[in-house]
Amino acid sequence: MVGDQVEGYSIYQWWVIVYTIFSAFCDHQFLLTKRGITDKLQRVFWPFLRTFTRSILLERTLILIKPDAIQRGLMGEIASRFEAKGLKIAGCKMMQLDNAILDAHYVHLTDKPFYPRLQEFMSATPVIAMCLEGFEAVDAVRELCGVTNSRKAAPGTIRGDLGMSMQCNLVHASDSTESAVDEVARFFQPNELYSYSGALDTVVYADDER
Ligand code: IDP
Ligand code: MG
Repeated sequence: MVGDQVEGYSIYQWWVIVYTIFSAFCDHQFLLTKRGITDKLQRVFWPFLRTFTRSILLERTLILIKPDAIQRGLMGEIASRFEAKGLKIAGCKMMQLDNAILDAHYVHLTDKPFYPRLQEFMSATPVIAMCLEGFEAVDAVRELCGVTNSRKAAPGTIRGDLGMSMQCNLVHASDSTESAVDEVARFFQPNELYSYSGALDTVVYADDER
């Protein structure tokens, strides 16, 4: 039989493959019945898997509370919506934006006819820059802000509840995990960002989500 071909493999090769998988499965079952090994799996492997998963899902995202919100006295209202959602504030500061940082931040819009007006609007007063942290925070924060045109934004969102304008839409939020990494680094120095355990972490997330 050795040498018979089944789809490129000989019978002998198929047997080695099946035997290897089967014996690995048996070893696995055997190991799990040994208390010492089980404990080790629980103490070492599970926390490792958990930390690994946590590091993938825990995200930081950039928020700018724009000049229209500052002028309208909505800074507290907007910040409190993020806090109430359960997002953690990893960084927060007031800053005056100039054309250099705006050109980098809005690089996808610099050739648009409305860009000079956007530049003027975004530098009319200082803004509040915030770095928010949470599991899958980038998408959660975008949803909370609503679509770009405030008139079309869903009720319950920040833009939907508080705005009527396309340009003056109160808040900026990073639109992807990649741009969040770039934007947080653009607006914050590493020593301006803080990691701390929140007193409410255990009730904001379930055990298996943290
Ligand atoms: P986003 O803020 O929802 O991500 P973007 O398309 O990235 O939307 O645009 C950045 C900002 O530029 C918007 O938040 C808004 O302030 C402004 N903007 C976008 N499109 C227009 C427009 O057609 N007219 C005026 N301002 C605009
Ligand atoms: Mg955008």
